[in-house]
Amino acid sequence: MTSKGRTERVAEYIREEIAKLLIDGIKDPRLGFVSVMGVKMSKDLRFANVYVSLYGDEKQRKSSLIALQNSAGWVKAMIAQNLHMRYIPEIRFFPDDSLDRVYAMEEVFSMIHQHKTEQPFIKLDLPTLIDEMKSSDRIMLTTHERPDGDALGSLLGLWYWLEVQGKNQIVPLIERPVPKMYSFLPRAGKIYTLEDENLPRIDVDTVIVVDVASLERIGEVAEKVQTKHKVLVIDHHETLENNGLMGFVDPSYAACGEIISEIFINTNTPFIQESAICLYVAQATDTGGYRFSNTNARSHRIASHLMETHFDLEEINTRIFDTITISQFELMKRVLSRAKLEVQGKVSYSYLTQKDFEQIGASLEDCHNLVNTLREIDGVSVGVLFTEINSEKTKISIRSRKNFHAGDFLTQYGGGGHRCAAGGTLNMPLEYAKEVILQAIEREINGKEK
Ligand SMILES: [Mn+2]
Repeated sequence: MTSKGRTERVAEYIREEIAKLLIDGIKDPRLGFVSVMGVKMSKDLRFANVYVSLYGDEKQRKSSLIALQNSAGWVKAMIAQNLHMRYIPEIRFFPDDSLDRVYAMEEVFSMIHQHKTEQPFIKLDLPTLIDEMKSSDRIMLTTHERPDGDALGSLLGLWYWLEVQGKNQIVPLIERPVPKMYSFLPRAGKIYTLEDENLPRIDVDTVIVVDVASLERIGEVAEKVQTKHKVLVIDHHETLENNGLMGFVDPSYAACGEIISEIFINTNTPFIQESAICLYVAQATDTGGYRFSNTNARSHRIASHLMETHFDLEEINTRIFDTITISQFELMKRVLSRAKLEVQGKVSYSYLTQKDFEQIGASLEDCHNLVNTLREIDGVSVGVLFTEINSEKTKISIRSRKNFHAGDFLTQYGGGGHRCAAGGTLNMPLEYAKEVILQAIEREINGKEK
């Protein structure tokens, strides 16, 4: 067999696969009617140039082409999976009438590749997400850095679900070890960290990211994510970036764990105590024990499913709500002794310095929920905790009442989150951060009242 013959065969396989994917695969609403005319491999075999006929008026054709270009990475992953080929060329779509402009287009494509960060997020519905996960075999599961109860509970809960679907090549991986307060979660000790020497060397095909819709926030784990991987995100945060990722994101869910629970329910996968505990902790921590405004009737319906497994509710609640470490207690004393009220008593804030952490022997994870107390004061609608990370960086955590959108407010400073709970890291020294943020909050509150 000549190499030319093989190249042509690969091109033909790719053409057939893409034609199939166009019929029922690509879930991009911008994709109009298109048909694949032919596939040509580039000379160095690094690219498969796919020529498509686009129908409709110019606007429709343009939007179809953009949709195709954006789906190229996913199409490549699907082809790799369906054809079991070890090396799959980069897929590039060209309008059929532009054969002569291919070389000028090369530049355009390299630019598109560089600007992947400006590509829209592709939203999947829940059944499609479930299908996508079912069609994966070797899966890396991860979540955001400094994971909270929802992040870890969702990750572990999904792990149980995937196992019931027959997936046994799963690598749960996070940047740093599980925080002590969540080490009681079933299987928490089996989550790998980047430093782990026995991190399995599985050639994963899919990366699933829970409780965050961006690879920027999974820390150094992002270095493990390759372009050949299919990346699926499951999240409930409102801030959605144009980052070319795809997945299920719905801010009407109070916790990512609620989405994972719905995946169990929609696929008739029974909860066992272990998965129920993980998902309960996810839900209970993000809803503040079903008290925050994000809690709704569905939250309670989901909780009722989890509670059918009769896990020890009191024990779990004691661990997540009524236990603080000595370090947390020492930090709490300092936070409260420095707390101040501003803006006619509507804003309360406090701070922690690097020195506090050194003296107490505490770590950033011990700051968990310290900010909540600042919002508890009568009349306060915004509680802010500033935490000095180093002489140039300050972490900020905000808890607010309904009338102040903490997530939106922090977006302008590179942070984000929910309406009533948000955070971020500012590239500012502590003193400067306090000044800038408190003034901005005051402006925001006074602006609304005018
Ligand atoms: Mn969450």
